[in-house]
Amino acid sequence: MAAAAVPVSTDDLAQLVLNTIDRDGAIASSADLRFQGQPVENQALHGALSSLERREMITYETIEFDKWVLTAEGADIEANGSHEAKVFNAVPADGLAIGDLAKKVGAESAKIGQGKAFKNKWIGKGKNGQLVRLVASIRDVTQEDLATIKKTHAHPDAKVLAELKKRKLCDKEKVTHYRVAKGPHFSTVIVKQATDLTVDMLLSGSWQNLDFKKYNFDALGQEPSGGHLHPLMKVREEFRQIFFEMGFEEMPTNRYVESSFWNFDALFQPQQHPARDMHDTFFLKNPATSNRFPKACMEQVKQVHSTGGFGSIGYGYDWKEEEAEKLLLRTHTTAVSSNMLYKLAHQEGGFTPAKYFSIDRVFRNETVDATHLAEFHQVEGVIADVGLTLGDLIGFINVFCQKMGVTNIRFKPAYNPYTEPSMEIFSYHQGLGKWVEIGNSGMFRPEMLGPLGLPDNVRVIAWGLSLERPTMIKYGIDNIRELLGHKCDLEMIQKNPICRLDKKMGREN
Ligand code: FB9
Repeated sequence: MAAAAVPVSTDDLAQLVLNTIDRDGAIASSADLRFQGQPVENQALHGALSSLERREMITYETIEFDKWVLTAEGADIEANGSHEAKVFNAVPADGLAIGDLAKKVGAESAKIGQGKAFKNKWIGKGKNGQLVRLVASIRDVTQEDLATIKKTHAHPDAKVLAELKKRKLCDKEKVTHYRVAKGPHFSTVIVKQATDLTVDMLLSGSWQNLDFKKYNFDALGQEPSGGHLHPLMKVREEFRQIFFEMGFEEMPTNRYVESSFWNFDALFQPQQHPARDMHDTFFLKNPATSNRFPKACMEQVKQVHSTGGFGSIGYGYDWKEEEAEKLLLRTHTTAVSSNMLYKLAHQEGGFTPAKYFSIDRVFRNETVDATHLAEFHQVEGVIADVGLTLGDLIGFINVFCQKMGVTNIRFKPAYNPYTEPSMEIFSYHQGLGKWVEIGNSGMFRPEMLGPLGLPDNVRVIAWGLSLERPTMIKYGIDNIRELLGHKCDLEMIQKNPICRLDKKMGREN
């Protein structure tokens, strides 16, 4: 094994090359180069040669060839003979009990050598089963072949090389060395090249007799260290593009704190609904309440909850304003939808058809597990227009799912306090080989739309899903803690691929 090359600076290597050429006229093989008696490392040498060549001080060509070298076992056999030769030499003329062989030549040689010596018909079994010689003398061809390879790093017979490689006695190494000659601007003096044209050079005029380093336009620029989008933000952008393509307008979702009124009451969610207690919802301590919601609308909400209206009998309980005033972290972006629908009904000129979407954080005081954190990003689509039907909702969800690469979907009746009918959306996921719940949807109830002031003939359809689930599936992430939170590995953020919802992605499940 060649002595290890000592690390040498590119400049020292360049100077060594120039001095050697100056002394010898050229360098037939860089393998003979020595720096302080040590061979030089090829990678570093290549760097020095290419910078000298760029300055036309030298020319060089790369010579590559295979070099056969002995393995440790091969070197041992080359030195001490092959296993089979050792076995032969251990068998005296009058034979040897098989059991005594390992003691004489060692277990490894006995195991490997016996078979080979038999195959070479050097030894055989005597009448009482002992090992006997079949020939008077042998030629340890294996040792000879290995000696040839050691001396010449080659062997005239490729079959021998293949055979010995198979016996792990020798191996092929790719050797690269360089043949170097003088270039048009050869000199042993390496003039430090100027890299940048500076004001002083211009003012002093010194630039005229400076040797400027040529721009290496093939040099790879430095990887710009810039920001990296979190996969969630990439998937969010994909969803935003789908909604914009379908003519939707984005709702303002930059306020996480909501009043119970818009988050629950305006959605006809009764005040004793389990979702409205501390176990499911994060209520604020300070400020704990706000009553900045429109009184007329509130009166209508109070009435529809307590005694009904808009074709409904209501819930028939004593609706409390103070409950609606409680501030919380919104549990769904549908809270923003109710507020937007109110504004739509009360806008200048009255109601006009609208298509809204929202993608932002919602908070639920849920038990954290591999796919659930106390917050997630809800994706929601809302369409308000005269005479919309359940068929329109199914149609829109089909188009939406196609655009996000989700096909063969089916709907399952479901329940939400604010929609009737409601449907869960499922899709059969080839990769996961199962039906995956994609989200939920429904037609907002008249008990919600009426108090918001929307005309009787206006229907509002909506659907919702998360951002985290599609992101985990597209990026092949099984545990949500790998996607979000302190356990999230920054490498994943820096190296995650672009997102294409409608295309199968590399690591997609
Ligand atoms: O995201 C969900 N699943 C999903 C979505 C996309 C997807 O894409 C793959 C690339 C192909 C894969 C999976 N879900 C909704 C379904 C489940 O994950 C569910 O277990 C968890 N849900 C969250 C709520 O958990 C309590 C996901 C979240 C969700 C559920 C419902 C809504 C929004 C988010 C809604 C709604 C709604 C209904 C009617 C009117 C308006 C809004």
